[in-house]
Amino acid sequence: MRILILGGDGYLGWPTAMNLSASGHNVAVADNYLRRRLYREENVEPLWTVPNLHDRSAAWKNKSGQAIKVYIGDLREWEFVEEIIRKFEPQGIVHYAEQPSAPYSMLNRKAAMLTLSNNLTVTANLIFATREYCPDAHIVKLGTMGEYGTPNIDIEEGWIEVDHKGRRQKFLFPRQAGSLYHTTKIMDTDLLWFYTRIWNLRVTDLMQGPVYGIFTEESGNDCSLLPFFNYDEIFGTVLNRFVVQAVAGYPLTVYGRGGQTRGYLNLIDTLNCVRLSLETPAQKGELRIFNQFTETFSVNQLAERVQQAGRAMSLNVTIQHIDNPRLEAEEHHYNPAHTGLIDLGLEPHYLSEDVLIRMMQFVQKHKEKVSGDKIFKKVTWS
Ligand code: USQ
Repeated sequence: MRILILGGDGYLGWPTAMNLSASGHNVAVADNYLRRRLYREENVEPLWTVPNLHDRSAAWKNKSGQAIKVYIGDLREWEFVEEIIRKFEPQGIVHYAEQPSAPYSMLNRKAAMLTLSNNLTVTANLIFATREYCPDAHIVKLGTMGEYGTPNIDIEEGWIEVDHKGRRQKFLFPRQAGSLYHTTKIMDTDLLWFYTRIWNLRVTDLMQGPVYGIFTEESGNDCSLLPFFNYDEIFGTVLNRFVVQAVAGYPLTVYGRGGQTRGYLNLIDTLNCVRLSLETPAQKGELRIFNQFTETFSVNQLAERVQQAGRAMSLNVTIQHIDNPRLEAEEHHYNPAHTGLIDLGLEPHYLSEDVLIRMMQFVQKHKEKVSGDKIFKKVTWS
């Protein structure tokens, strides 16, 4: 299959490109290096330097013999989107090309506007280009479990049947996000659902929880192929942050009471979920939704797991509850359904002590580069 990955430079984008390429697909990536620019602007560079896409593509060709085509440009610009879709004629399109950080979206007005305009414009350009140049292509859109928020009822997989005054209707499951970033993801879903209804698009929306991990089968420990690894407060996800904090001797930063529960998954499972979705596409006129995570943890449970793995490595890992910079429920019901991807064939890689130790041992090699002032920058919601 010809598969175009929008946002191919990111934490998920590059590993996905290699995974699909290794599975025999013809892969192209597009990116404008927005994330790299934001790292520099906010002084939150990742733990190790990552080669640019041309160099990564060359390293992959060297390793696998497979080519990954690279398009550098801004997907907010219609001419660029039109050009690459016409040239590459994708049969599958993975849409990762979004500003992905909740704290970044809450920094200030400028960051809010960037998040809104980038995320919604890219999604809209993708929709229009698909309709015009590849109407049968399957769009696989990365959504987020955070669109649902933490309601006091079980979360269904995308849709809910509602009985009301003797009548019945299926709706998108109610959404109430906790950040502007998450709100743009709700807006994306609404855009895709609207145009799926009127233009018969073929869409899978993957409602993903926070991802952790460094290595994939394709990267191994090869530094030229590893993804970005952020441990800062803005772009680092919680478990990756805790791993770095444990190694650097920094107390694990549990926000508030630490009862915040989310659905987590290993980076390897993200790749498998995306590949399985592409290889079993949604129907024309269908918005198919999967909840993409493999197991749920509270922040306290994650901190305890990391502390325990640290003990096995003779590290003295401490846990510190700090005032929660976010507005979020710190104790809540959380029971989301997540059977769709398992039914497609997903075999989860669960969080184990071995997984944590392998990450921590690798991070130890970069320990001297950890900068304490990136760990807590005090981005608040208020
Ligand atoms: N948290 C801490 N301490 C920290 C960092 C985070 O207690 O040092 C807490 C947060 O308050 C939150 C939970 O850990 O309750 C998860 O935070 P996170 O930063 O790992 O994840 P989040 O901001 O929700 O966003 C990440 C990705 C985003 C993706 C989302 C999936 O950055 O792109 O959409 O995970 S979900 O959380 O399901 O919405």
